[in-house]
Amino acid sequence: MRLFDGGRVPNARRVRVFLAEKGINVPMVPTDLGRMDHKSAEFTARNPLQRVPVLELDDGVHLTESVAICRYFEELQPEPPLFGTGARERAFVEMWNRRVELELYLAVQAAFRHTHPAMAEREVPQVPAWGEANRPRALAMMALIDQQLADKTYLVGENFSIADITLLCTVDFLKPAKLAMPENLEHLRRWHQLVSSRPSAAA
Ligand SMILES: N[C@@H](CCC(=O)N[C@@H](CS)C(=O)NCC(=O)O)C(=O)O
Repeated sequence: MRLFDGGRVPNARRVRVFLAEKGINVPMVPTDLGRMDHKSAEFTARNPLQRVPVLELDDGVHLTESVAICRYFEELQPEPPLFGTGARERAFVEMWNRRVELELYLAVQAAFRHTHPAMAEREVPQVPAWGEANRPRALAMMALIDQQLADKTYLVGENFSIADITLLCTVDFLKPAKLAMPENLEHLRRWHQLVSSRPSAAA
């Protein structure tokens, strides 16, 4: 098994943080997106969408989508549980992971990909107005998440989960997207300090 990793990009980091939380070591194959490694014919055969991360299984089959990769490792090694425990908690982890991904991460990603000059070659067509339109959406979603965190340690209560990993990787992606966490979001700020202090955050 080996993982085609993309360095600092959020989805590759999501899987690395998840593996670090589980204490699982997987051989990594660095994929340099700046050098367009993911556009090569060899890489495209692994993932026609030309995206990282990609997990190559021992039989040579390729699994893509960061959450699918994380779920695979959750099944292989259930402890510590990162997709929740029991019907109720699992459902809320799924809900918040999807909310963060669909309502916040994608807005931040659009702001980055559609306005950053370095992305002009990779995001075709680059539509700066779409990037700008997503900035207020990202800010509104951060405010909603701040409220969710008002009486909770983590997004779904007292247990750290993949939803927190998705949020951590998204919040750390604000800077390259030229967005910032508003000063008044005290619960989100407290949460960010807490999860950033976990050893896995360095992954
Ligand atoms: N839904 C996919 C998204 C994967 C994705 O968008 N990966 C980005 C890096 S975060 C990528 O490979 N981008 C290639 C490019 O920008 O050309 C997942 O969760 O794995």
